[in-house]
Amino acid sequence: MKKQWIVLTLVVALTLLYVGCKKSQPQSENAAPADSAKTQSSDVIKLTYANFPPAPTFPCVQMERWKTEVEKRTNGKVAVQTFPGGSLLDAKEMMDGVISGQADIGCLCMAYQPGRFMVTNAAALPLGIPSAKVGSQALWDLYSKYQPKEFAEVKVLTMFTTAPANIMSKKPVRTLADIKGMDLRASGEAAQILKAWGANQVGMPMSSAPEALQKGVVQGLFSSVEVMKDFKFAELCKYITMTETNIYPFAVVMNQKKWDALPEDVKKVFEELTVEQCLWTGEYMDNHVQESINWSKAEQKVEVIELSAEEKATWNALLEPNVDEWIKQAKAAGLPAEDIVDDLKASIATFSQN
Ligand code: DTR
Repeated sequence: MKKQWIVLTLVVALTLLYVGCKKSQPQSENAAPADSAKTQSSDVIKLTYANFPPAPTFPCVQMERWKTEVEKRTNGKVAVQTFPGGSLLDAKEMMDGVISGQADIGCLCMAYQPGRFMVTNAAALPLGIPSAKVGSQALWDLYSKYQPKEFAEVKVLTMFTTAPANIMSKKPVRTLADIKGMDLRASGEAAQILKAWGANQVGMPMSSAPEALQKGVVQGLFSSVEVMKDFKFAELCKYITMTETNIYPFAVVMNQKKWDALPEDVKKVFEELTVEQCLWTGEYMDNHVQESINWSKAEQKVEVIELSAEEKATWNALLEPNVDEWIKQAKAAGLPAEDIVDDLKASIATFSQN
């Protein structure tokens, strides 16, 4: 009888011990074979990635490409959930939203907060950047060299630019007289350029442009022309005036704490992608601009207006004070303004040769 009690007590004690151990284990270490799929999914590092424009536009196309590459190169260790169209953070909330952790990663257009991103917005000056690929590389070099303090609270995952901006309008713009007083949408340095040409610039993020065009608040916009196809602006704007003036700089930033918490092998994958993503996006943008122009001409009967060399020289001359004005403001903000502009010019010359 005594022996039976001892055996029973032992069985009960062992059962309790087993149940207790199982409960106290963290979920990810719950390694019962039947649970293995669940185990793996709870090990996955999940990251949210916010973007402001709609899914078919280039900032979101590059976001999806980055997600695919990260998930592939980390063998599924990282899963990225993307939020296009301002569904997690809007254009102007992007930087602060990532700093505060509302999103782990965010894509922002620096022209929407010109005073905040003074150094990198120098890339938006009319310095003759000929393509998104050249612009993206010059921007990355600028960021790497000056490490602006406005990015001190985040990890920068990549930067890139648009292709040069052109005028897309409902009425033809062939001379400076045509643009005078015309309500055109732009942001940041591009808005200053429109002002110099005598247009009435209306500032707003790209995500607000479709409604403004529809409602007639603006008669056109000044931006890279892939938007003629991606936003179907060609249905309303039947003219493109090729000025090829300046680019818009973008950054992809990550919450610093989230970055710090990543394992080293994942950090390595993200670092590898920094310059690669910058180049990929530049190339994608340049090709897509060409596709958009072809589509606009063929499908939407858009006229592409080329300015004569003489006319172009007059337009360009009006922009010379813009660089001086930026230098003045940047100096007042304590920045080595002339060095920044000289460095940019040198990078543009170097990358334009490749
Ligand atoms: N050109 C800037 C940025 C820009 C160019 N294409 C897109 C597409 C989607 C969002 C932003 C942009 C602008 O005009 O806002």
